[in-house]
Parts: sequence; C-alpha cells; structure tokens
Amino acid sequence: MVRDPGDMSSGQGSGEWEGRERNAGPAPLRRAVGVLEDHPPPGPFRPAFWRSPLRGPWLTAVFALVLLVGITVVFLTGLVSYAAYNPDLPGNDTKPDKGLLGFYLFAWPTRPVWLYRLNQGVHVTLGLVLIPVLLGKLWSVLPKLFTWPPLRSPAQALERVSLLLLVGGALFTFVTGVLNTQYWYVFPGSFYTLHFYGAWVFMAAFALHVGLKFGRMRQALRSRRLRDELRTDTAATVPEPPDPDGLVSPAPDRPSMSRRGALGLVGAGALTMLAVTVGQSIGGPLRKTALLAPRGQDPGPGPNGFQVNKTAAAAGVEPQQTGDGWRLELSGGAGARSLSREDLLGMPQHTAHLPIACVEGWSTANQAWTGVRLRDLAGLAGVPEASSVFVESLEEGGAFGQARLRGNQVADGDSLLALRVNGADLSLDHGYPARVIVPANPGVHNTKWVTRMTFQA
Ligand SMILES: Nc1nc2c(c(=O)[nH]1)N[C@H]1C(S)=C(S)[C@@H](COP(=O)(O)O)O[C@H]1N2
Ligand SMILES: [Mo]
Repeated sequence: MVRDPGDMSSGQGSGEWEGRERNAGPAPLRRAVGVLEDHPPPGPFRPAFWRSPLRGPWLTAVFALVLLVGITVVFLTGLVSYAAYNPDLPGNDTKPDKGLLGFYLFAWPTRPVWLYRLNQGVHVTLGLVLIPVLLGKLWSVLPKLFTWPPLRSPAQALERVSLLLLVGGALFTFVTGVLNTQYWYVFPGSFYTLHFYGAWVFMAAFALHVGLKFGRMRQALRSRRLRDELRTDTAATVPEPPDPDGLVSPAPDRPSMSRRGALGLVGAGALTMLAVTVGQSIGGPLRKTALLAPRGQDPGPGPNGFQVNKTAAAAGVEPQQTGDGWRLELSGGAGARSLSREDLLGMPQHTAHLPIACVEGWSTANQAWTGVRLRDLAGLAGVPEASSVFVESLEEGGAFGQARLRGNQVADGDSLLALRVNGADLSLDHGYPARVIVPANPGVHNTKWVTRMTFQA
C-alpha cells in the first residue's frame, strides 16, 4: 500500500492512484461508487466548501515535520518515565492486562540526580508546546476528514480507520495528559492506565501514518523554500498547485493571511505554552511564571517553603499519628525492629541535595535533605545487600501510600529516609516524621509519612 511518492507526477486531478482504486471491483459496485462520487451531500463533503488558500501539502508538511520530531521525543520520554517506576517490581505497576506492553527497559539509575526531572520536564513541557502545532496540522488536513464517498474500497476503509485511531489517539493522549497536569480527574478510571494505553494506540497509528506519508512529506517540503515563504506577505500569497491529496482548495478565497502569518500564529501559540509552563520544571523564582501550573504559586517562606503535592490533611494523615507514638517498623531477614524518631536521629545522619520531580512536570530546585541512609536501614534490618524495599505510608489506600524501590536505589549513598530538610524538621505536609528521598526517583515514589519498610534479600 505504500505508494512511491515519485509516481505522484504521473497522475492528474484526483490522481492515478485513486483512479485505479475507483475502477477496481465488480461493475455494479463501481457504478454505485461513481454515482455517490458525483453526488456529494452539501456542505463539507464538497471540496469547494474548503476555501482557505493556505491549505496545501507544503504547509501540512511543515507542521508534520515538527510533530514527527516532537511527538517522537514525547513518546520516548513517556517510555522512559514508565521505566523510572521500576514497573517490573511487584506492586509498582498495577495496570491490568498490560501483557507485552508492560516490558521495562532497564533498572532505573540514581544518577544524574536530575535525570527524572529533565525527562519529565521535557515530556510535559514539549507535549504542551506541541498542542498549537497539532491543532494547526489538524486544521490543515480538515477536508480529508470529509472525503466523499466515505467508504470507497476496503483499502480506503482501512486507511480511514487508521486515521480515526490517529486523530482520536492524539486527542485522547493529549487531553488526558493536560487534564492530569491540571489535577482535573474527569475521566473514568486511572489516568495512568488511560494515558498508557491511549499512547500505544496513538503511537501504532502514528507509525503507520508516518510510514505511509513520509515520502510525500519530504517531497512537499522540497516543493517550496521556508525562507521564501517567510518573505511572502498576504498580498503576494497564492495557493499551492493542485495536489493529489486534495488539500489545495479547488475554489480558493482571497488570502486574509500569509503562510508566514499562519506559521507565526502557531509558533506564537507554542512559545506562549512554553513561557507559561517551563517555570514549573525550573523552580525557584521562575516558578511564578508557570501560570498554567496548578497548586499554589506561593509555597510560603522558610526551610519547608517549597511545593507540596498533597497536604497531610488531604492525605487523611492525622497529627496524633505522627506524634510521640509514631514508630518506623523495619523488617527483613533478621526479624523486625521498631524505631522512634529519636532512635533514627541517633543514627549516622547524611545530607543530600536533591530535587523533587513530579510526573506532572513540576519540580523543585535541589533541597538539602538530612536523614538516615536507606542502606544503613537495610543493614539494621539484616539485609545489607537488599534487592528491593517495600515502603508503606501512614496514608491508607490509593496509589500514593506505597512504593517499591530497587536494590540500586537502596544502595546509593544519597538515598535517605529524610527527617529534616534545609536545616529544619520536615513539615507535616512534606512528610513528617520521615519520608523517602532518592536521587532521580519519580516524585511519587518518594513516599511521605513512612511507617513501614520491608527489605528483601
Ligand atoms: N504518602 C504519600 N507520599 C507521597 C505523595 C502522597 O500523596 N502521599 N505524593 C507523592 C508525589 S506524587 C510527589 S510529586 C511527592 C511530592 O513531595 P512534596 O509534597 O514534599 O513536594 O511526594 C510523593 N509522596
Ligand atoms: Mo507527583
């Protein structure tokens, strides 16, 4: 089905390819298709309905190239983000029926400490920046969604199903992603599951689409020069020559905007998205510029004055649970230990400068965390070479109250059960009496209000 772009020149009008398709099949079917073709319903099914003189293969190809590069990066950072959860460890990935898609790539490293922060900043920020480009691309191919007759041949039917999965998958994946960064859980079920499967459907259709259209995109890009287009004003803007895909209007209006203007509009939209989100990944004073970031812009003053994801009250953690009666229950090979906060403060203390980086794209600058090394706790539990540790929170239920960390994360000297931050006791909202902080760990695995740690040999 892949058509050599080179043969495009041999067809004319709707193209040799479509002509061949139309003539396939038994005679009565051919006639029926012919009749339908000659009598499109009024409105968008008639090519002359689409009158913008800007639509054409070159403009579409420019958007397509940006999306090809951008969406590939967003997909890869999405996969890396998945790997960062150590989804192969029991309990970390509870999605049902993931089968082959549940593969993981590697044991997630702890260095460089900003690895997850960078990955997630790129994933979320680039995803948002691409939205105006995606809308521009969809606008540029809108007439194709109204092809008449809607079903002409089995091959065309297949192509249209793939387009449905492509457009539907793109909208679904982007919308669930945006809603999640806004903490707006209007979709049914878990964001994680929906975004994960939606992305795979989208990527399968995307790969097929790229395979089918790459040659045509390259050819279209060569048909004009960006530099010339950027010098052409509205008055001098003329439609592209008729194309076999029917993107160019057969009855173009006078231009009200140049191609330069259209690219500028989309580019300005993308830059605006960048400007109002990137601050949340950089943190510090720039966080105030992240107008699209949810949660308060002002985390308050003092050593604990950095962003809180979920407060103790929201997590249902009561002050009396975190008072003098609190104990850390340690277990592993050599039986159980129960430690008070005083006991933990009496152990060797270590300080590490680490960020909190959330899957939703926001992160804090490095904070100075102080507490007990996880590997010291592993030793105390009688499992010095632990292969993993299961961490549980006072917070009950939900995906946030527990996490399993791998042996390489336990072994890192900067992996802590933190008791203090920036020289002060942890605030209740940052996880007092004790929280996990591990370099390069996804924020959600830095469990707050820890109550139990179970080490495996
Ligand atoms: N028990 C518990 N731990 C938790 C959470 C939670 O909701 N409950 N949120 C996690 C998430 S998603 C992030 S990003 C970090 C945020 O830490 P902070 O609120 O101290 O900035 O804590 C993690 N630890
Ligand atoms: Mo998070």
